[in-house]
Amino acid sequence: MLPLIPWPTEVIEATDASDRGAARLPLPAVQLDAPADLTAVVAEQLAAAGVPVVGASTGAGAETAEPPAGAADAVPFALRLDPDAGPAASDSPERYTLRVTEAGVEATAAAPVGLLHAARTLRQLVTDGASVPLVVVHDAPRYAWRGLSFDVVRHWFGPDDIRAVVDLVGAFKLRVLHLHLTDDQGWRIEIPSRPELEKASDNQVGGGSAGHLTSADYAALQEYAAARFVTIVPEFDMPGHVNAATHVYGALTADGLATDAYDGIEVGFSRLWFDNPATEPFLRDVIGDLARMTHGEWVHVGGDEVLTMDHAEFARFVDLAQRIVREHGKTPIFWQEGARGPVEAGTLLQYWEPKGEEFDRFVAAAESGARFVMSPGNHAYLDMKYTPEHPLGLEWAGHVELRDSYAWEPSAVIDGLPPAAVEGVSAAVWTETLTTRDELFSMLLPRLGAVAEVAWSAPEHKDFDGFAARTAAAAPAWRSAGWAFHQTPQVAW
Ligand code: TNX
Repeated sequence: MLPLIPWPTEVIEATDASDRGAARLPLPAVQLDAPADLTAVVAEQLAAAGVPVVGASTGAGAETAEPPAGAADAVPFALRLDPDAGPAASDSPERYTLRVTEAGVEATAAAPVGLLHAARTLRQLVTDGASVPLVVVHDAPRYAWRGLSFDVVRHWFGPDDIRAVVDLVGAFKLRVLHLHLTDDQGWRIEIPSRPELEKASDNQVGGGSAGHLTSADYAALQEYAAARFVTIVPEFDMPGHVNAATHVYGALTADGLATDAYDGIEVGFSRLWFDNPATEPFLRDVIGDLARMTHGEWVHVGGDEVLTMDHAEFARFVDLAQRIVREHGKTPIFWQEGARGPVEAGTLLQYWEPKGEEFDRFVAAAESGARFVMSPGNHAYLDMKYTPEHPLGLEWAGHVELRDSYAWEPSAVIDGLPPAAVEGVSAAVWTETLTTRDELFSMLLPRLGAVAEVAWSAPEHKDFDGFAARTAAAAPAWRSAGWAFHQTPQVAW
C-alpha cells in the first residue's frame, strides 16, 4: 500500500526479481535537475522527506567547483516539461508522470505545476527518509478548482499561520486558498483607499487583540502561495456580515450611527443599504482595491446569510458587485445565495448549505452559465465537530467524521445540476471556536485529505478503507511537519 493522498489516476508498482515484495530505490541523497524557478520548491519537498539535496544543476552556472559531500551516491532526480506526460486520456494542464526506476527518479509534466505535483507525490512515497518504492505514477486531477476556504476573521490567523496552511493545502495538491477576510467581528486586510478600516482589525470572537494583513503582507503571501501554485482568493463578504465596516463607517447604516464592535458568533444581523449614497462608493473602493491587489483571477464577494433584506434589494447588490468585479478584469464568486441575483455566465457560486428549495434556482443559474464550487456543510465543513463529544467546532450542519468528509459525490450534491457545471470542490474551515494553529490543524487533518481526494481522484477509485489505511501511513509525515491532527477512531493510527 502506497501512502498517497489524493490517490493518483494510475499507479504501476514494480516487484523485485525474487518477488519478495516491493522493490525500492535507495535515496541517500538526490541530485536535482529541475527548471531554475522550481528548484527551491522541489528541494523543499525533498527536505521535508528527509532526503539531502546535493546541489541543483539549474543549467544557469549554479554548479560548484567542488562536488558537495554525498554527491557520489546521489540519485538523479530530473524534472522536465513534456506534453506527453500524464495519463493517456488526460488533457489537464496539471497532468504529470513520476517514474522511479533503479536508475533514478524522473518527473515529466505538461506544465510546471505538474512537476511540483510529481515532487509532492515523491515526498509522500519517501516514508523512511532514505528510499522510495519503484513505481510509475500517471496522474491528473478530476476538478480544476480544488480549494480550502479559511476564515481568518472570527479568530485572527496571521501570515505565518496562513503560510503553514498554504504548505498544507499544497501537500494535498490543492490549488486555491480562499481567505474570508471581512465579517462582523473584524476587517483583516488593508484597503489603501479606506485606511480607516484598520480600526476594525483589532477585534475577534471573544474580544482581545487581533490583526490584519497589510497590503505588503498580502503581496508577500500571494508570492509565497504562487511559488507553490496556490492561488489566493480574497473575500469581501457583503451585503451582510458587514458589522466591521459599519463599526468604522456610520454613514453605511440606516440611522447614520456607527455600530458597536461585535465579538459574538451570531450571523445575519448586519447589512448594507443599497440606496444609501455611501454604499456604492464603499463597494467600488473595497472591491477595486482588492482586485488591484490580487494576482489571481477571482474575487469573492460573499452574499451569504443576509437575513433582513428583501430579494429585490439583494439582487441589486449581486448585480453591482458582479459588475464591479468584472470591470476590474476579475471573475466574481459568491456564496450560493448569489443565485438569487442576476448571475452571469462564468460567475462562480459556492454551494454550502443543503437547501432543497433553492435547487431549481441553482440549476437555472447553471443553465445561464454559472459554475459551482461544492462545499457542502455536511461533508466539507471542517469546522463541524467530528462527533457530538468533540471539544472544538460547531454542529449546525451535523457531525463530520472522516468518512463523511470522504464519502460524497460532488456532481450529485444538487439534484438536476448538469455535472459539467461543477467547477470543483472546496473544504471550508470557520474559526468561531478555533484559536490556535494546532486547534485549526486538528480540524483540517485528517479530513482535508479526504476532501482533496474527492476533488482529485476518479470516483471509481473511491475506497474508504484504503483511504483510512493511507491516512495512517501519512501521519508520521504530518508529525514531522509539526501539523497537529485528530486521531479519529475511524483510522488505525
Ligand atoms: C455559515 S458558510 C457561514 C459562516 C459561519 C459558518 C460556521 C457561510 C457562507 N456562512 O458565517 O462561520 O456557517 O460553520
